[in-house]
Amino acid sequence: MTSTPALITLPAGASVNEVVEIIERDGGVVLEKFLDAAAFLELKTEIDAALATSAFGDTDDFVGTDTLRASRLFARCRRMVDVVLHPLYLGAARKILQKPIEVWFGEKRTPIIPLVQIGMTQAIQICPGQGLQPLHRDDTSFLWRHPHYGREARVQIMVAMTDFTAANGATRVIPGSHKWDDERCPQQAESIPAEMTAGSALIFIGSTYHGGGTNNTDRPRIGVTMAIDLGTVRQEENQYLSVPYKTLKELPTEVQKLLGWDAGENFMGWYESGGKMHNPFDYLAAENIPQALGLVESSD
Ligand SMILES: O=C(O)CCC(=O)C(=O)O
Ligand SMILES: [Fe+2]
Repeated sequence: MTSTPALITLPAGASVNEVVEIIERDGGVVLEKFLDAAAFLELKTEIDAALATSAFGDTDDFVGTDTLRASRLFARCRRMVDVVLHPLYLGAARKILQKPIEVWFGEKRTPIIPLVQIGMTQAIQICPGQGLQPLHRDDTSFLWRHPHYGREARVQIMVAMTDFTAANGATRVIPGSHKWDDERCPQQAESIPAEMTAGSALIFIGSTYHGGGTNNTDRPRIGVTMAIDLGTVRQEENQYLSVPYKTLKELPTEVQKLLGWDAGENFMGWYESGGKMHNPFDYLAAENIPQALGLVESSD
């Protein structure tokens, strides 16, 4: 059996460059004390309320019959803003995903920096008795192939809302597996648990093999996961349907744009109105967004 390298844990004071360097080398990294105590406690209350409305999965292959999942988290949890705008998470995601490319517009060589966007959100409560989730790559949603010209599509986070231990189902990761091609089959024996204390976070890229662990304890393991993706792929969780306009308007501008209300230099996400292509962000200030967008008939 080949030996699996360990996952590195960095202190809260680490720099974006350190985080990126380790993620690009190992496929993931644990950040200690990712959330401060106040943010953690408020997020925990919001997440517990969301999970209280969830039902166990129907199948044991991926979603888990002893696992609760709650999504639409930007509609339900104000403290998700602290997660997505965390300088080490968003900073690392931007650095990994927003690598410029150059294209020709006629004879003009033009650099383009892709947008990034929130791709999915989910609280995951692995209850006692839940067995292993199959190891997988989260960029499977996009049918991403490996290697992919060195371009990653997703930077995922798993924030521990309880301690994550080998015994209670800590996410299992295969460090280094982001460099594997698509022929190599991941083995559980190669995976290691991302053990961390509540409030810490595992950040990993979409090409890293991982999966939920077995919960052999008598208490649930709770994590909050979300993805920051390249703006050129479809959002896995439809954020336009998930976040009501009223809530959207109250979010910081950067989060609104990350939820998909933006259009990039490569024309992804525009909206036609009055015979011109517009950035959808221009419509967010409207009193009645569906009406401004022409999604409902105006009353006059
Ligand atoms: O719950 C976990 O630890 C991992 C879950 C996961 O990777 C997934 O559902 O895609
Ligand atoms: Fe996953």
